[in-house]
Amino acid sequence: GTILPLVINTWGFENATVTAWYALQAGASPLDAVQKGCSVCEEEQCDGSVGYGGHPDETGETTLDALIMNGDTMEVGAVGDLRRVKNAVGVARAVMEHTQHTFLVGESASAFAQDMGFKSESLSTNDSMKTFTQWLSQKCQPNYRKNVFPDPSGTCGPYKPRAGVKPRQKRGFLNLRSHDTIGMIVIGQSGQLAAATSTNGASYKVPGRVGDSPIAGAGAYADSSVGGAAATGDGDLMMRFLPSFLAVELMRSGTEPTAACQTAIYRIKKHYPEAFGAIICANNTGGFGAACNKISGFTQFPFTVFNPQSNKAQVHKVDCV
Ligand code: SD4
Repeated sequence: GTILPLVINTWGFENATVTAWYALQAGASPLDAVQKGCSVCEEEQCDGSVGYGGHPDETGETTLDALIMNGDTMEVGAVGDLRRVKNAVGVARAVMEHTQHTFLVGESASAFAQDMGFKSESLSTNDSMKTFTQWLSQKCQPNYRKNVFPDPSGTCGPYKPRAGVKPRQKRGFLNLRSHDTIGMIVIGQSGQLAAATSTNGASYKVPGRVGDSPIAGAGAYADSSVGGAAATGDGDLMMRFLPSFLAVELMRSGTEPTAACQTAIYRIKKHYPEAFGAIICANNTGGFGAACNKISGFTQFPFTVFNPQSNKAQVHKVDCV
């Protein structure tokens, strides 16, 4: 049977779920509801992984990635490496509504946001600066650059790639397990779908780095004739597999949401068994599921669901494969 409407999102971000649900109840479209839900996480700085003041890059700046997709029209708006604007999913929505483009990045995305009336303000906080200073004060800070180590002077850093240096082992290994992107799927009473994501990406990333979250088919995907999916995890690896697109295509050919999610994870796992990744899936009749890659220290993935059956925001936990 059909159990709609449905709000489902990554992690235990219940306030986001509840906000999207009550927006729907008040008559908002799934698109407006999904935007409202993700905006709550940007304001609440969910797990420090969404919105301002989290996960500074190599230079100490927090930058944002976000996506919104209308599964009825297949319209998409996205921003990557957005600077000095807190409401990244709002800017993504503005890209969708006010341009014929899909994806704006960097300083130019910020200039567009300002044209659209979004406030320009620092995304740094005392917390993010403290995190950054602590990282800087470590000797040989783990970072995302290859081929810069070992430093013959023994000082490590600053983080410049060295032309001509043959690939050798990375000095430090960064893992993203503390990064909890919000990805949300909202399905209205008659099966209209919308999906969105918002994140501040990866700590100590190289400036200019854009993750999977704002890429349609990677961070999220929605097609009202089938269903939707949204991913979280190590975006540098995940984006190579378009897991959200894959899961939706599997559901299109009749696969149940849980199995579709698992196949998307297995595809990544085959090449990167140690990759941190998880995905949520829902079909347009309200069936839903999730999957994650089992790695040491991460064996269960929480996600939150609100539908007429639960009648509240309910946190589920799925065992990783
Ligand atoms: C990224 N996918 O920028 C995001 C991070 C994340 O759970 O989702 N972590 O790579």
